[in-house]
Amino acid sequence: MSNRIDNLLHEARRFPPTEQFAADAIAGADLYEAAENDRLQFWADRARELLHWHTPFTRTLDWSNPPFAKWFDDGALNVAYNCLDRHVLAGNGDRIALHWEGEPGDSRSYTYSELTSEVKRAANLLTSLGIRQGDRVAIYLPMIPEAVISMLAVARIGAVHSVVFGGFSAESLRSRIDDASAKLVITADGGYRKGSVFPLKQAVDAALAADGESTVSHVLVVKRGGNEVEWTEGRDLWWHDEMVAVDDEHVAKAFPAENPLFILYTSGTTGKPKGILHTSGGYLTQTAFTHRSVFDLHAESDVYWCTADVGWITGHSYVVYGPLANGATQVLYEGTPDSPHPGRWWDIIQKYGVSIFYTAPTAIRSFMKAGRQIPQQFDLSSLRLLGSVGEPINPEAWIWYRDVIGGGETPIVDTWWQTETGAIMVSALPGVTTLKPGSAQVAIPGIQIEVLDDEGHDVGLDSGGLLVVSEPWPSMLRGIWGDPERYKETYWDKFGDKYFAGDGARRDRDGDLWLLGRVDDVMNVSGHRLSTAEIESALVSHPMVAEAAVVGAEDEATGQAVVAFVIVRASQADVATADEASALLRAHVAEQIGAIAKPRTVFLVAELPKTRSGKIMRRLLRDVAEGREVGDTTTLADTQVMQIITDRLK
Ligand code: 6R9
Repeated sequence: MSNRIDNLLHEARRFPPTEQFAADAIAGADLYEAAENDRLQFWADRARELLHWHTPFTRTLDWSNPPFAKWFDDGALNVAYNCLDRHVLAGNGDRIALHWEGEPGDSRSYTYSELTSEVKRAANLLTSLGIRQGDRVAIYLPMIPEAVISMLAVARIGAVHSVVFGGFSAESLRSRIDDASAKLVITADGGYRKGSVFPLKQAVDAALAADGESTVSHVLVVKRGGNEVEWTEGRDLWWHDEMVAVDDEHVAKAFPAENPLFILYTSGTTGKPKGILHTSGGYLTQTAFTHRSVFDLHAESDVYWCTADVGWITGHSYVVYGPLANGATQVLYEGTPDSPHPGRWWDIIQKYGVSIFYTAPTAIRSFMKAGRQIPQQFDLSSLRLLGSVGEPINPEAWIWYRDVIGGGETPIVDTWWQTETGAIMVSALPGVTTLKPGSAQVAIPGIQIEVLDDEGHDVGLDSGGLLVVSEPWPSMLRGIWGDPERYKETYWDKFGDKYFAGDGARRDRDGDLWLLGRVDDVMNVSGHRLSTAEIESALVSHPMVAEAAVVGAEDEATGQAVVAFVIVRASQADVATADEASALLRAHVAEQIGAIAKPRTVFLVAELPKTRSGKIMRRLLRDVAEGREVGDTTTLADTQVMQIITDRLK
């Protein structure tokens, strides 16, 4: 591997915590020590410290039947009680839980007392509709308070939610309803997106009208969009009519720590999405712990905002469960970052005095593309910590994020984790770690990460391998809904009882982790392993480039060849012709990484194909690069994009 040249590892900028930040920080270096001394004791201590247990547990981990783990399994708790009632009982009922901002500009705030009453009502409502412990409820809502209320109400009665992102089609919704045999769907007439109302109820109707009997007996409909809806008598119920008819007193019963909390579908290597199953006590322990220590949450004074939709795992763990378990005050925003104006997010930060902000690199890069003059019109001085999640953040975006959004001062935590891991696994601790732009850095206390080769040997420092979690962790997935075999095969067969994450990674000489993207995104060019992330990072480091996606295209001579798709910054668009620009960028990559990484082709494009969660769909770009008919585009956020790209390249 000596001839492997890594642009990312040449990143030399370092940002130690300021003395003040370190002194005030929630999490200190002692956590690593405690976890190293006794990992299980460390997690047991966190579970007791951060949660209320109706029945205290005595067993921390049961790993007698790997890979099926049980955490804290003789204990009992109520997840919603932990997120609501206990804060009210502790005297914090008047603290704001949610500052909700609708896209058209309407807003509503809920104190912990108010949110608790709403959830109690909703719990009574679900019970009156026949929902019992273990029953599945599908939630298909926009980013409105009722989404949070519904999730917590389901949790409160020991039932299981399956949140389906509002951007998914009727077909995807139906397959998720069927897979989990959901009894109830909670939806809205519609929600706001980019200035207009998108229908949701209509998709539910279409999903339930599809062939074959559905398991759904009722559809609860929140009025949000005000759009016309069709009504099926006996099945459909208005949320606002039903909520006033039920009591707002409800006593939270305790459920076993391993009671299922939710199923969340995520795409795998096959066409069929996997229903990732999470349970209660371990999940809530790790989401609460990481939310508090990684984001340095001071619940009395911070205003926290995570921009993720509750339809994704980030929305589950860092909009709903982590922050509310910690009694945080947070912002919830319904719409898109650029509605009705391109500075909307920064406007919201200014309005609520947001101090902790958590978003994705893809969003940061699109703001970079639009230019710093937009965020600079707003007062962002309340921000004191920034977070990143979802994909590797390239050093240039990291620096831009810190300089332009963070006023050149805020720490940035780059958090690596997955739907399957339930909570953050790799991240800096902001009061402890010296930050390195582009590196996710170190396993959080209590988590064991290894980087292995195909045979399961540790690759050591300074070379690439596969990211593996070698010990079970509290918020780990407990399985794939209805498919234990697939659970074993996908994650555990490769390395015995170590969890295979599907990501490539390497440790640098200091032992810090650099994520190299999914292993299926790693290219092999002339026998050299190259990461798409690595080359993208080199491209984006050129002032001309706003965003870049790289794929490995089949090549007779070299096995695979590097093909890059690049969006040029608006301010640079006229500086060079397309041929000049692509020659320049090829040379730039060669200069940054080495000739081996030089793209065979650089296509200048207007857009990149992204999923609704913002991940670049390299599969489609590979189709273009290899001159094939473009494959299935149904999961794209904007299905026109591929047409635009192929038209432009003709
Ligand atoms: C939380 C979330 C998981 C995949 C994961 C990896 C990529 C997430 C990352 C990151 C590099 C980070 N990923 N965070 N890669 N650095 N900080 O995104 O879950 O939607 O299941 O995606 O996302 O490839 O395997 P999910």
